[in-house]
Amino acid sequence: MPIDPTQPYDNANIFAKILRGEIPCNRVYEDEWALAFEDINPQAEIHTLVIPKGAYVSWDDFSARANAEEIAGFVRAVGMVARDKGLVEPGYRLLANTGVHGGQEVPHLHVHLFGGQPLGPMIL
Ligand code: IU
Repeated sequence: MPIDPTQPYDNANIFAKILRGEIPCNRVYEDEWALAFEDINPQAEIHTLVIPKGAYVSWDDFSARANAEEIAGFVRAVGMVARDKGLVEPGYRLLANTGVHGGQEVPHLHVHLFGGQPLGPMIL
């Protein structure tokens, strides 16, 4: 079920539990601002999720409320993960499903990083 984008942040969501270490994940990167781990249901050869450490429901919430340091830290972390995975050449795709029409399922902002294969044209 897509999330209700107007709901307040839910501390019991699965990614909040992963951030608190209550649920394991296949971690690939972590710093002060972000955590990256492998998606449990990969849709490409490489499918990694990057999430901010702060409590943000969605891209909309993050872009509206996060301070400049948090935004810079998170954006840098996403780029770092892609570089660490050797994806800069031949390239990769980032996706942040947002709200109901975006099909967002987990109510903690996550950026999908896809790569490791030709991804083809963007499809809905
Ligand atoms: P979405 O953008 O909210 O639709 O994507 C949620 C993603 O989180 C989806 O690709 C799931 O496979 C992934 N995921 C996960 O990696 N670990 C989990 O415990 C759960 C979902 I629940």
